[in-house]
Amino acid sequence: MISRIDLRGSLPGDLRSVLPRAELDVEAALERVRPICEDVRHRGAAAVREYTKKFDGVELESLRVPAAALERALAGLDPAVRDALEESIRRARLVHRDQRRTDVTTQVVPGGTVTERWIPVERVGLYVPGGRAVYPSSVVMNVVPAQEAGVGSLAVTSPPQQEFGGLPHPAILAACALLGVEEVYAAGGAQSIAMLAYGTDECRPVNLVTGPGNIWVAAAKRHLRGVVGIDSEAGPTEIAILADASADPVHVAADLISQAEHDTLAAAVLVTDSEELAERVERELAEQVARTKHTERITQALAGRQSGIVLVDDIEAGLAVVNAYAAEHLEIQTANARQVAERVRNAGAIFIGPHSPVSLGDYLAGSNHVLPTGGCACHSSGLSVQSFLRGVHVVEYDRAALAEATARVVALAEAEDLPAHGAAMKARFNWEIPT
Ligand code: HSO
Ligand code: ZN
Repeated sequence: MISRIDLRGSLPGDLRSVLPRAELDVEAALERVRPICEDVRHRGAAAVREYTKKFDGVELESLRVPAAALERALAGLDPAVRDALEESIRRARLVHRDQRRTDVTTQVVPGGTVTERWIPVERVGLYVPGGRAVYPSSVVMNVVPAQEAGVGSLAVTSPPQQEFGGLPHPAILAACALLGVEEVYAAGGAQSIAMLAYGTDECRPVNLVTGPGNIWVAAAKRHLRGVVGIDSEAGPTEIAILADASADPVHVAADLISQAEHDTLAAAVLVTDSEELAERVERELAEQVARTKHTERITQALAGRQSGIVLVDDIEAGLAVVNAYAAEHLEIQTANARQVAERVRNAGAIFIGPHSPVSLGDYLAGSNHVLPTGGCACHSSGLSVQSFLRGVHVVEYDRAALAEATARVVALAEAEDLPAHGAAMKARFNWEIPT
């Protein structure tokens, strides 16, 4: 069910071209999303309500979820799920609190300083998908770093569900209530991203939108980038596992399946120097997939061209492959896994050894599960406190330090044919260059 890519012998120069990867055509969706965003821009909440009726089949007078509905959802939450979410929040807070930045002042010259001041984004909008992917854990992963960064105002939006009386899924509402998020909207798709970006008479515009979504949400984010900040366009989930003969094929197969469970386009890639492990994992996949709940979805994901078992000569070559692939999640299941992991350059998150499966990271490790996909891990990081902060340089020079800098500023300004720049310096010193 899963294909093999044999890279033994020698590795091709352009490794990326032979490695499996899914492609999402966001550009095609843009054409349909653009007029929706423009309509919301001009007609506000009325337009959002109309699209909600059209796409979600729900007619709403107000898109704002009442406080009582949030409380009700929390009261109705299964106690075991509540306990797990609370622990997930506690662990995530520990990790993200440590990501907070302190302002740093650098004395550049006597009397001249530059301070980097970290200021939280004022208002953030968080999109939470509905439909098949109802992930209260993703609410935690988005809200916790925003709160720990000190974001003052946070709005959550999630598609209304007919079966829940036109409200977002109760598990989403309960997670919001647990996290102390009070401003929640029943809106989904492109129209909800436009609502957050442009604002309506119900919802003040935000400065930054985060959170995963389907292709319409990704297209809306692409269209509205610039009007608002956006985190990233989350693509289908990916897991890569670098494993040698010491790995347990049962665990390897279970972990591949765990992420294939998300989506028919999810990617599961095993990179190994052990043909025996490859064979045993193939057998395990067949057995475990037959036993699991979402057999069809997982079978499609594993059989898709985005998934595969890559055979390499040794772990050295395996490292080259996983670095080229830049997976969202990378597990290292080899001897000396920690040392091998130190040599990984490109991955959204790294999971070391037999006791750190991606599932742990998805829910309870304390790490963030909003991670770069599609190879973006070679230039981007997952969501963190940093995603919600801006570093602002604060410059303060005294007269003597400015005098000492003037000749050089004037020289550079003249070299760029911008003499007024130099003049602004000289104006402080009787229009002369102080000596
Ligand atoms: N693996 C997903 C996150 C998730 N898993 C949510 C379960 N629920 C993307 O990192
Ligand atoms: Zn997952």
